[in-house]
Amino acid sequence: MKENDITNVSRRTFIKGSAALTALTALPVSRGLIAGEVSKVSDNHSQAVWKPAACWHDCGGKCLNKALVDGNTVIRQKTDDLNLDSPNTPQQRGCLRGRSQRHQVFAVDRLKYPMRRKNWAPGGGDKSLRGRDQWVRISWDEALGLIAHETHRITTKYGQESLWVTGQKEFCQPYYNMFSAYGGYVSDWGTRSFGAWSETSGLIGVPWGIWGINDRLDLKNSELIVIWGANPAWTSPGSPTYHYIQAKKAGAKFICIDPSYTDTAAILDAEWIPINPATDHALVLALMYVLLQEDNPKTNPLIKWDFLDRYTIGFDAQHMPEGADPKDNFKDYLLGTYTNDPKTPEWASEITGVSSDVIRSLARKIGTIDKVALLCGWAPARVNNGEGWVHAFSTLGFMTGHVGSSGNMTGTSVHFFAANGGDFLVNEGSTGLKNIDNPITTTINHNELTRALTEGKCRQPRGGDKDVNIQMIFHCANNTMQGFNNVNQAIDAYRSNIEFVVTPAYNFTSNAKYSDLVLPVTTEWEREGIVLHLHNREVLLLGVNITKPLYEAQSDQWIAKHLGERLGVDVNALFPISEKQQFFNQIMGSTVIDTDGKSYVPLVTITEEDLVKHQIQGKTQQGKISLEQLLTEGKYQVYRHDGDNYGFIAYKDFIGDPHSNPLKTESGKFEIYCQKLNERSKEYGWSEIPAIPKYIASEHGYQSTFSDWHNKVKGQYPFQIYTPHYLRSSHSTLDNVAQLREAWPGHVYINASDAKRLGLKQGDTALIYSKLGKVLRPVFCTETLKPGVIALPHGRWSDIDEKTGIDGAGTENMLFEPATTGLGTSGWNSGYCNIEKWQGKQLISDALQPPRLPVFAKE
Ligand SMILES: Nc1nc2c(c(=O)[nH]1)N[C@H]1C(S)=C(S)[C@@H](COP(=O)(O)OP(=O)(O)OC[C@H]3O[C@@H](n4cnc5c(=O)[nH]c(N)nc54)[C@H](O)[C@@H]3O)O[C@H]1N2
Ligand SMILES: Nc1nc2c(c(=O)[nH]1)N[C@H]1C(S)=C(S)[C@@H](COP(=O)(O)OP(=O)(O)OC[C@H]3O[C@@H](n4cnc5c(=O)[nH]c(N)nc54)[C@H](O)[C@@H]3O)O[C@H]1N2
Ligand code: SF4
Ligand SMILES: [Mo]
Repeated sequence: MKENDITNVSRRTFIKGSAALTALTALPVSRGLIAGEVSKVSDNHSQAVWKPAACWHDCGGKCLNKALVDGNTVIRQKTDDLNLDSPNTPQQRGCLRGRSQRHQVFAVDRLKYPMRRKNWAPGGGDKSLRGRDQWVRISWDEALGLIAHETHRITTKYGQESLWVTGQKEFCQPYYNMFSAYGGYVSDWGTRSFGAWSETSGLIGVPWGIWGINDRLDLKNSELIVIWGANPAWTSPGSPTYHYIQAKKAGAKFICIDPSYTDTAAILDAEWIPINPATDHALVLALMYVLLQEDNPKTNPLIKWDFLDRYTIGFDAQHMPEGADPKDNFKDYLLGTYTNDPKTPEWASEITGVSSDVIRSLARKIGTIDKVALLCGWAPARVNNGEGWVHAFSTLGFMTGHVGSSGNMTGTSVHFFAANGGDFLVNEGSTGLKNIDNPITTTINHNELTRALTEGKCRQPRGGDKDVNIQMIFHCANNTMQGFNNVNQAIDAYRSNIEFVVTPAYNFTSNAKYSDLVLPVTTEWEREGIVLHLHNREVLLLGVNITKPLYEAQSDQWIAKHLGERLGVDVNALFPISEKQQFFNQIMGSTVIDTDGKSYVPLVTITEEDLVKHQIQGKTQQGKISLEQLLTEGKYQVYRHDGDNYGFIAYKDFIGDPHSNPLKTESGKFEIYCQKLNERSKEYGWSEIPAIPKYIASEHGYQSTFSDWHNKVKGQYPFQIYTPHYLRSSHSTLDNVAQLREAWPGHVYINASDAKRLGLKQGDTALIYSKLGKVLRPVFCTETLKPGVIALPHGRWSDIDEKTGIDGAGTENMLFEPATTGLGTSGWNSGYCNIEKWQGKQLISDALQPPRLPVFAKE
């Protein structure tokens, strides 16, 4: 789109034409494109050039995006066609969201200039109008002056701990550094992505970040691949599903354990084991019970006793750590030796909804097949009381020895490293900026955000409850107002308690909407360039500047610097080099694995001419690729083939010699009995986690849908609800893009039998409600979701009717009741609700909704 057209386009014209294409390209695994094909398409823009254009979201993948740029106009986009597509060197294909990126950058709803809420005044003004007030355009000078003044006034009056800077992203770093230098800020923390894997894993011996899986070429050696609560076809676009297809071609069989029959299961022709959300812990305990029951080392060896003996502690009474009661061992817990409560398939069947026959058959397959990959997503661990699941799932791997050898692996396979574990073969360099430590350690757990604002209390890691008095919130690159909180509770808190809320944003996100002062920021396309973080291990990607900043938008670093200046911070010490130099520092410092598979060498060749041409500081160096090539192509990819030096087998050194290469646990081994896990939970003080993975029903989970569990009488909220990540958005990012809305209408998924019983037909508007909120969504009736379960995808922009309190956008966090259990785990997939046909006005398609724009007060 031409810059000047930006404000003159109606929503309808905006989406016309590209929607059909988007729908067709929704599935990420069609691999028909050959190298160079897209570049050959002729066009009228003879001056136009293809440039690598960042796709920088926390979206589950990292792909090469290109924009055809003529001046400041982007004519179209394409994805990776640099090399021929092959399993050894797959193209880094973008998904529909990446290819719609230009509709976010050049959107009608881009924020154009700084603005202040009309009825805000120092102290908060009329706080009750947050989220429904009008706006007043102000200058950058006024905006920065106001923020500096209020930061100073509020922190002087209430103390430095009255400032909360939200978010955990690298995009927030400039603000973190600036506010740290100013005296610090209260931060927040949580387990938003990994759920209970966040902390449980390290304590039991599964290293954070690799989580136990081998590299993609080794997957072809697995005979059975169990994908447990993961759907890479939706959540890890790019190549992971393609890697699984290679394993399938090599002969692997697939099983998917999931409340829904996913696109991943369909593509891989997997056996589907439908399960109630947040009950996986029970299933895995029963699998291990069957293995114990049926194992006979001579005639039917199902358990790898030698593995347990050599590499683990706590499995049986003979392998307990010193000081622990031998009766507390895991084997006797499973068998119910001292409790008379064995974890039988029949016991698990009642909880999980998986029949005992299926449980037995699955256990036998996992126990008898030689090479098995047990791969899970994070979703089954993003549940209240999820720690036991992580511990038990890992124990299944230890017990069957599917760990640490070719074709055998047990761990998480999700996000950018799905289906491809191992150290990075290519790494970006540092920007050259130093990070400043935050002098304030007070931090709010995500489950306690609204508690902190309303009760003024939040529990500190290992420190008990602490009083806090938050009076100023500075939102960074996140959408806390709908992504972390229960939305209604958060709005109530914002409308009663806080003096000043600031958000830098591209568009009028929920964080911006409920703020007092909003600053327009540039997208990555308007900045100097970015070397992309969180790419897959074989690929380095970058994006260059695509257009000059739109309207009055400024970068986060510019904002932090100019705000810092007004706060008296030494900003030249914080940001001593330009953003351009930072980008080139990242490139010049990038390294790639050498052919020996051990050492790293510079990636990019830098010549004197390069330094002069780009007017940057640096040293000349010899690398694998020229600077110009990387800047124009945007990608460096390591060529892989079977038997190369870049393979990865998780825990190889430990398995080879556990004494010389102990794990980082108390015992140096995998801990099936983990004293530290128990101690850590007591330090947090939310709920106690046993040292062995004993079953604890998930709070707000399946059992909560019954008013009388024993007689199986359903309660007021009879459905379980969980929140899959889907292809319309990356969390709430890109959810405003009409093309994506048209391709993915934003349904709530319900089983066809439940829908029929409730009189709901395909596309009907349904009311979904819990104790805490109500939302509307069009229904999608399907046989591919377990009865009794509702799947409400994560990330739509909340749109609450001020009169009824109902959210027509169907934001999932309207419904979730924060519960803090164990190690502060986020319970996004343990929820319960009800659903019924909506008798009011039917929803119109999200794609036809007008864009959300701030309403300006008349002069
Ligand atoms: N398209 C898209 N992709 C994304 C993201 C996005 O917003 N959109 N976000 C990215 C980020 S930051 C993250 S953290 C990852 C999250 O990645 P995941 O945690 O893997 O993603 P989910 O979609 O929540 O869940 C994956 C699968 O688990 C199933 N599931 C849900 N609850 C349970 C359960 O209790 N038990 C079992 N067995 N299965 C369950 C769901 O049906 C779904 O098929 O996704 C990344 N990828
Ligand atoms: N119920 C439920 N809740 C969930 C989940 C779930 O599965 N269910 N998933 C959880 C997970 S896994 C995650 S990771 C979180 C994600 O939650 P968030 O981190 O809040 O993710 P987004 O909603 O994408 O919000 C990112 C915001 O940052 C903005 N942004 C992006 N880049 C920049 C930048 O450079 N500068 C500035 N200033 N802004 C920028 C985007 O426009 C967007 O508004 O949500 C969690 N919440
Ligand atoms: S997976 Fe992520 S990086 Fe890749 S195109 Fe989609 S949104 Fe962009
Ligand atoms: Mo995440």
